[in-house]
Order: sequence, then structure tokens, then C-alpha cells
Amino acid sequence: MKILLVSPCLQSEIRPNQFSIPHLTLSLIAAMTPPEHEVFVCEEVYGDIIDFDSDYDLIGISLMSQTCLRGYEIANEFKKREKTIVFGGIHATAMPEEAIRYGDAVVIGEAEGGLWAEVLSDAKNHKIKPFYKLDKLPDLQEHIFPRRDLIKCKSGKLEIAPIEATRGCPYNCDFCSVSRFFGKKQRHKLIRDIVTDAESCPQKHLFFVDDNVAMDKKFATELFTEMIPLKKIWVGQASINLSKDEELMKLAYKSGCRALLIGFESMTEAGIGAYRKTLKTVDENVEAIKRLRNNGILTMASVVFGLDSDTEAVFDITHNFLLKSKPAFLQACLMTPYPGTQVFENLKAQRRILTDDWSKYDTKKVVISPKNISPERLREGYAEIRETTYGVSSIFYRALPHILMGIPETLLYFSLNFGARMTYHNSDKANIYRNPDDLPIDFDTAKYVKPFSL
Ligand code: B12
Ligand code: SF4
Repeated sequence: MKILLVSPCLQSEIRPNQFSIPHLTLSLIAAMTPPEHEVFVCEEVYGDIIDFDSDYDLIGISLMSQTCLRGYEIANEFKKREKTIVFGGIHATAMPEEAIRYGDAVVIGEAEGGLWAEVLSDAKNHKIKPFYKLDKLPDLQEHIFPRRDLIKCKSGKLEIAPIEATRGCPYNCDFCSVSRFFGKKQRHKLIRDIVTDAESCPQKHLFFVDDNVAMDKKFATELFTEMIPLKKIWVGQASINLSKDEELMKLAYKSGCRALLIGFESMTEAGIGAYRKTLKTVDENVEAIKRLRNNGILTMASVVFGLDSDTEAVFDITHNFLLKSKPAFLQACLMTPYPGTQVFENLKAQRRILTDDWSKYDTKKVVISPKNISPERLREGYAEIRETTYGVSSIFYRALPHILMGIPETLLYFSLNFGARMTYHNSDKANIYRNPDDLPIDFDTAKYVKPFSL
């Protein structure tokens, strides 16, 4: 069969010439595809154009919540041409009954363990079933090397290759889908295979897509040690707990780690207590960021606004944290009730979700009514904090400790911040999205994209 794999993207998000982290997903699905089939990949974020009239037999579409409506539109176009549509990804897994209305099959959860090959075999024999799901999480030690020839690694002026070492997270934060989707126990790939995969990347820079690459000390120690000879430079995600381990931080740096995205989520007293992964006082977190910096690692701090415990004070508290800790970068997110999370269940039950238009679920738009402040105040406070963070004076205020780290770190710091500043200025500013009075919040996507069969 001739197969097209698509990663959809909203029109407003397409950025072929700007920095954007390359995706691993489709190259893994392509690698799981038996060799008798021919695979093509389309990443809309990079400006790839779908050829709807090509003679594909099967279309695989990867869905995140923000991109699912675009995914359903693409499916409809192909349905008009009588193609077989298979959905997968985090949104399709959380909402399989929604996705199936637009396609022929939904892969629920991970596609490894022979599941994708089973879908293709059924499709070839005209026996495709609506839902496919493994009865247990796949064993990652059976390594699948991504089809690196299909990944677009050029991102703006940089070339960066995505790579994966682990899946799963024990923390189960209420707003996040990861523990439910990938399990609460971290599963590891074999270090030998990860290193071979990393070595096969012609790119000098790697991005670990893992949620916490340093969670398991024994595994991380071995991985980082084995990566040293590769002389790669990498960024990834970890929890701030890494900063408590001087030895592991040093090893991470030696292995090429230069920056980590760390979820602090909240620096208010209640917020800090709500998430198991953060250190328990603002000062401890401030010191932790300094320790990472002293060990050559930049912190990209991620915070969420709109928690139930947030009051008017959250904006000043976060601003003070920014001034004290001087992270290399602040990723400010708005609470977004992704399906399949506890937050979604709670806010839906309390009728505090303002829109069921999934395309607005990008963490930059107000789509909920917070508990203690108005949606309007959340929008204003959020806009102010982003304006301040990406303002030239804030960038220079936080620059000094990074300049003292050296020239490569200074360049990384400024490119991160001016890149974010540019993306911010070109983006849709924080806004409140409410369904109009004539559109009920019933999570029926047919009012946005009518299924082809209707
Ligand atoms: C790396 C990453 C990014 C990268 C790359 C994104 C990408 N699209 O690959 C960057 C930094 C760009 C990013 C951005 C964002 N991200 Co992100 N990201 C991740 C992260 C940490 C890993 C993704 C990954 O590569 N996993 C490994 C791959 C192999 O897994 P996978 O994609 O799920 O694919 C497997 C299965 O789902 C299935 N599958 C997937 N697609 C398909 C398709 C078919 C046809 C089939 C058969 C199977 C299949 O098979 C694969 C192998 O088993 C996840 C968390 C996580 N652990 O998944 C969050 C996550 C996906 N991101 C999330 C969010 C919210 C965002 C942002 C909106 C954040 C923001 N504030 O901007 C943006 C949206 C950008 C966009 N439109 O893509 C949420 C999505 C929630 C949701 N319901 O949609 C997640 C789940 C994190 C969370 N907090 O819950 N992200
Ligand atoms: S937010 Fe991070 S720490 Fe919390 S469950 Fe998701 S991946 Fe794990």
C-alpha cells in the first residue's frame, strides 16, 4: 500500500522558517511499517502541502487536541476520495469515539508491539476494525529505530534531531495526560540502542522528547556516561529534583546537556504543595536554578496560570520568582483542560469550561473560568507576565549570569529569548474563547467539522 502519515497543524501555527522542535512520532510509525508498503510523511508545521489527489491507499493522522479539528478536515478531504483513514496520538486516545466519526480506525495508545502492522494487514485485507489497542504497554526494549531520513531536522537556522529514551511518568499531575497515556512507571529503551540511534544522527544537536530524562538515577547515569564520547549537545526535560544531585548534574553536562525544560507549574504556596515534583519553597527552587546554572545547564522554567488555588497574587509571586531565579526562559502556560485529565473531568463537571473548540487548546488562550479570579483578569495578568518576560529589559536583566557561563551559553540564552519574543509578537495574544450563545458546550466536534458521512 501507499501510505501517507500526517501531522496536522493549524494555519496560524505553520512556521517553515522559524525554530520549531522537530517531531519524532511519524518517523517511528514509518519505521514500524512493514517494508512491503511505501511511506510518505507530511508535517504541516514545516509548510508541507498535502497532495489530496495522490494515489495513497491509507492515511494515518496523528492528533493532539489543538490540531484535531484540522486533522478531521484533512480526513474529510480524503474520505471524499474514498481513502482509508487511521487516527492515532494523544487526542485520539483520549477521545476515540469522537475520532472514529471521521475515520475508519483509531489506534488507542502506543502503536508499537505489532499494533500498527496489524492495522495495515487488516486494511490490506479490507478487514479494518474501528479500534485497536494493546492489552499492555509495549516493551520499549524491543527498539524501533526511527526513520531518520523522514525527519525534517532543519529548524530555523539550527539542525536538531529528536530522540527518545523513556516513556511514562509517576507524578500524574492533574492537568497532564502523560501518566494516564504512557503509564505511571517509567519504561526505558536499551542504552545501547539509544546511543546507536544518537550516533546515527548527523546533527550535532539533539532534543530528548522524554518527559523526564533524568528521573531514574541509575539509568540516567549510564545513559549520560555512554553519551559522552558522542560529543553531542542536547536539550531535554527533567524535574527540578536533578538539581539536588551534584554528581548527576555534572555528568549530564559532560554528556552534552546544555538546557532543560523544567515544570515548576506554580510558585504560590498552595500550588507548590499541589505537585509532587517541585521543591517545597520558592527559595529552594531559586537556589536549584542557580545550581543548575553553576553546572552549565540553563533552565527553561514552565509555569501554569489558572490553577484552582490561584488568586490575584499569582502574577506578582511568579514575577518575583522570575526576578530572583533568572531562568534562561519562562514558558508561561494557561490552564487548559485536556481530555483524559483530572482537570478536564473536574472543570467539565463544574461547568467551568468556556469552549469545546479544541483548536483553542494551545495553553496560550483562556478557555476556562478560574475559581478565584475572572477569566478577564487571568487574561490580563497572563498578558502582562508574557509582555514583561519577553521584553528587552527582562531579557537583559536575566542575561548576566548566562553571559558569565561562556559564549555558547550566551548565544543559546539570547537565541532562546529573542526567538520566544518573536514568536510571542507574531502570535495571537492571550484571549478569552467562549462558545457563542448558539453553540452548546457539548464536546460534539460536528458543529466545527461535520463528519463526511453525515
Ligand atoms: C516533545 C513534545 C513536544 C514538542 C514536539 C511536539 C510534537 N508534536 O511532537 C514540542 C516542544 C514542539 C511540543 C509542543 C507542544 N506540546 Co507537546 N509534548 C511533547 C511530549 C513531551 C513528547 C511527545 C513525543 O514525541 N512523544 C513520543 C511519541 C513517540 O509519542 P506520541 O507522539 O504519543 O506517538 C505514539 C502514539 O501516540 C501513537 N501515535 C501518535 N500519532 C499516531 C498516528 C497514527 C496514525 C498511529 C497509528 C499512531 C500514532 O504512536 C506513537 C508511538 O507509540 C509530549 C508528552 C508525551 N510524553 O507524549 C507533550 C504533549 C504531546 N504536548 C502537549 C502540548 C499541550 C503541547 C503544546 C500545545 C504546548 C504549548 N504550550 O505550546 C505544543 C503544541 C505543538 C504542536 N501543535 O505540535 C500535550 C498534548 C495534550 C493534548 N491532549 O493534546 C502533551 C501530551 C503533554 C501534556 N502536558 O499533556 N510538544
Ligand atoms: S506534568 Fe510532567 S511531571 Fe506532571 S505528570 Fe506530566 S510529565 Fe509527569
